[in-house]
Amino acid sequence: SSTRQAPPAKVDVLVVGAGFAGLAMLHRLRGEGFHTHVVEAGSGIGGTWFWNRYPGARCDVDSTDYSYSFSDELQKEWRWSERYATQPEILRYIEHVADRFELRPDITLDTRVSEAHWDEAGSRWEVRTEPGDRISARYLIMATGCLSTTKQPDIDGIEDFAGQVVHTADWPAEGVDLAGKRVGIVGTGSSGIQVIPEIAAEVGRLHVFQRTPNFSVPARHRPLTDAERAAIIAEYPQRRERARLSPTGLAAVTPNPQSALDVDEAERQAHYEKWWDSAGFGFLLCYADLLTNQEANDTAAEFIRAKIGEQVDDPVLAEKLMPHGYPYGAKRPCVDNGYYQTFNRPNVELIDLLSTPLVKTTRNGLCTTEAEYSLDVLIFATGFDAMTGSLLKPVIRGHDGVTLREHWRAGPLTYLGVTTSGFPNLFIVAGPGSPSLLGNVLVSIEQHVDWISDLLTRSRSEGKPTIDTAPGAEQDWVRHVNDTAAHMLYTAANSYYLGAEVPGKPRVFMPYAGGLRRYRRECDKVARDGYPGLIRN
Ligand code: NA7
Repeated sequence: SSTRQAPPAKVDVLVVGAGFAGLAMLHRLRGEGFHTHVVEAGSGIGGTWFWNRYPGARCDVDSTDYSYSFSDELQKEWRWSERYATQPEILRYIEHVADRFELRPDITLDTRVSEAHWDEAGSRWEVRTEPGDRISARYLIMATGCLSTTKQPDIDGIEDFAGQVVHTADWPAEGVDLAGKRVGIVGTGSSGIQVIPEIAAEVGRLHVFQRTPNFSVPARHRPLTDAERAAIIAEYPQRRERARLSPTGLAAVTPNPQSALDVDEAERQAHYEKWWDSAGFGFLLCYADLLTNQEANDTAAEFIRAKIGEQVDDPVLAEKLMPHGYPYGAKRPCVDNGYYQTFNRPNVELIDLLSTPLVKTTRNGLCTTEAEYSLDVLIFATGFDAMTGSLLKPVIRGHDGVTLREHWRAGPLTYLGVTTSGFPNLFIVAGPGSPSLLGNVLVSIEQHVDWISDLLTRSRSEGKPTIDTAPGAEQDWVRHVNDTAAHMLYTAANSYYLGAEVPGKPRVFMPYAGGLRRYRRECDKVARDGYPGLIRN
């Protein structure tokens, strides 16, 4: 924009991305005396919560836990209005944090990093941006998000479509006029499942193009009472500690340690009913072995399918909405606010792409093998190039000019999800090989921010500012990440955890599935032992 001020030409740390991760990184490192600057591609701060402005966008984790723990004053003064906050409320919170901690002077908006190369002689990153800035930084920290590079389906003829095309994660700030329109939506993941019930009453007709049916349980949104909020604020320190020491970072849910197979059918049904009525996103934790034992998982999957059947009037339609053939939780589970009931509306139609695949777009709308659907607006809720998309978009060159894309040709290679060998002084927040996508991402983000900051601070005081990763350490970590996923059910579904969301992407299970608690222990041990996997000088 016309008011854009160029970023500084030389800094200690350049952070890419002004979402939850980038802002926390800035606050912490600036406090440690590092000259730190953030560049952000968007025209506002907030990352995910800046871009995903579609109707119905919400967090699936309790707001009281999906928030920063680094400031006791902040967590005491902020009043979350609902159990799961809406996008506008989360964005207001992020804006408040930026103002409260005076972060804005150290952030440059409208600035996308286009390339970065490691200058061997100077031991620095030389970074270029799309507006044309050159920034020299000792450390380059990618806080670019796991789900931030949007993905559009490759449908022939999309440029011929005469109507409006929008992606949920790139929703126009001014909104989209849907009133009375013929609207098509492709994608029934978390975003599709949130937006569909929200717009169904307003649109003229809604055509939902579903490829893989998903498992969704009721979100059970509700306002927080003053008493509830006060109780949470009063016990925040213990609550945060509970989140940090839990496998998922979800402090609001106490996982049931029982196996689903240890109880009889009647008891299991009663237990599922109880959790269905209140657990929201925590439903996956109602038995301990849902992600490790297929037979246990089948009981939950069957329960959810029956619930879909109860919510949808037409049994043939209900059957089409039921997921089959992959375990519950192996794709990111969804929570909803009346999603299945939406299909009882006379103006909503489900198009099952498994039996009638998409063929092309025309001037008028979308064609499947069976029919042409005339549309005014086409919504893509088709997700992201997950975990690696935003890391591989800029050209990043490490030792000997090797690009990150070349180094990760067969899949992402990281040490602790944070560093990658041959790319000294490059750090990733919530990257592949970290547990960030398999729990409350805020807990992962704060852990990464602390771990990276401790490393930089310690390396500075030890006079070893240049930090690379031993190739062996990276190989060991990738093997460990694979091992933790191997005895779980994750690999039994096509998911973005596995790179299945983008044709041609290496099929590798990317997140660390050993849980946040175990991950934190491993990272703490590495720090205690003096960072054996890193080469510092
Ligand atoms: P997701 O969860 O990746 O969902 C994308 C949806 O789009 C999913 O239903 C896909 O079906 C569908 N899709 C993707 N490409 C196509 C094509 N080419 N044709 C038809 N359908 C397609 O993204 P979301 O935005 O919903 O959620 C992302 C995260 O946001 C979520 O995990 C939470 O953390 C919040 P598929 O299953 O691939 O058959």
